[in-house]
Amino acid sequence: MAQAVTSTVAPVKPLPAYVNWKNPDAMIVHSSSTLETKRGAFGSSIVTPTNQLYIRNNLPAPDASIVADRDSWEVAIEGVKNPRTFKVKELKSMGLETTAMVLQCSGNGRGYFPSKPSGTPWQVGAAGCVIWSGVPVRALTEALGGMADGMQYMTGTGGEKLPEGLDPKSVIVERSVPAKAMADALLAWEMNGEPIPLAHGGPLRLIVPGYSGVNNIKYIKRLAFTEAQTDAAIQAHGYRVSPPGQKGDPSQPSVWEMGPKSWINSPAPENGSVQAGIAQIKGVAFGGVHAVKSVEVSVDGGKSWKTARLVGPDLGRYAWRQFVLPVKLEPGTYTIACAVTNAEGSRQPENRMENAGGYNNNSWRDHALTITVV
Ligand SMILES: Nc1nc2c(c(=O)[nH]1)N[C@H]1C(S)=C(S)[C@@H](COP(=O)(O)O)O[C@H]1N2
Ligand SMILES: [Mo]
Repeated sequence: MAQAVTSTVAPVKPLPAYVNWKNPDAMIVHSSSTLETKRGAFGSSIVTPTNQLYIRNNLPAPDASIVADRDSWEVAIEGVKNPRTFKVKELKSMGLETTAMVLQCSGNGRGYFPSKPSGTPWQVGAAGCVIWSGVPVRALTEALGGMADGMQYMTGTGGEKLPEGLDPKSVIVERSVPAKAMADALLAWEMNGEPIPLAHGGPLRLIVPGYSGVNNIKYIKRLAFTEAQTDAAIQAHGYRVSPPGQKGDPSQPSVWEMGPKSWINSPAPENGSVQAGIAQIKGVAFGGVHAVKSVEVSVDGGKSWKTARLVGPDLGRYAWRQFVLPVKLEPGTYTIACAVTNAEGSRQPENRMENAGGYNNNSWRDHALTITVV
């Protein structure tokens, strides 16, 4: 006999119009500017399909007219011996590189902080492994006579139209990273084999491999080598790793290089209960700015560990690796964890580093999954 069921599940938000081409079944829509990939939706083929990659916008995306004629988008290169402005079409003749890298919001995993920091409570899905093609920043800089003397940072500015009536510095998306990060940085026009969609930063995006999401400036209109970090609020006060209860300020570390991190995507409780027998425990692992050396998996909450097998091609030190460990599971409850060790020998930590903004969570304990095997 049918019974009335009162649902306590929040209604699913529809995809915002500017990303209505995303796969709705793969996404958690937090807000119109924050969408993450569901844990169970990560596949096993390394690259995250564009239609299920997360979205994070600090400002509304620019008008679609900026991708109507991609080749005519302009970017100013400053802080070099011979500064000048290029159209994307010109950049395409200046060099070419393809890099696979983990794009991850610095707040990914914030949802596991018991202190509930303000900001989107991302779980694992504010991350993906993406292939970018573009001109190496190094090649471009050399063509312009090299960096000007005394420059310490590489500063990128987003091409959004700023809301009127506000101090531009309080809203502009402008970020500085140490100048050495230019060694592997790209000005990219292509993502996963297609022109970069507007929502992901087309026509041109700064890619800083190994650095967290916010440093990868979408619709970049200016790339400058600078003596100091920008004083934009998003750099000076935002995205700082500050002690709980303390506001961010320039004396605290910025979210730059990512740490080693891994998580299991399957078997996940959201995929239903797990049948007894052999389970293929699988997930993703990346080393931060270094390659993945090994991944260990535990089914007893970290008491004992076994080395997993890395799956598929190695797309370089900034990409993630898929891993798998077949495990025989009898009926019962298991806490499944994984921990990556990178080529420098740093192992993913057991615990998160508490901080006010909920940044840089790479705790293996926070990312463990408890499953019931029947
Ligand atoms: N111009 C611009 N670049 C930006 C942002 C933005 O709001 N504007 N958001 C940053 C943040 S916080 C993240 S996590 C990533 C998100 O990239 P995605 O939306 O392509 O996944 O872009 C970064 N680059
Ligand atoms: Mo982010």
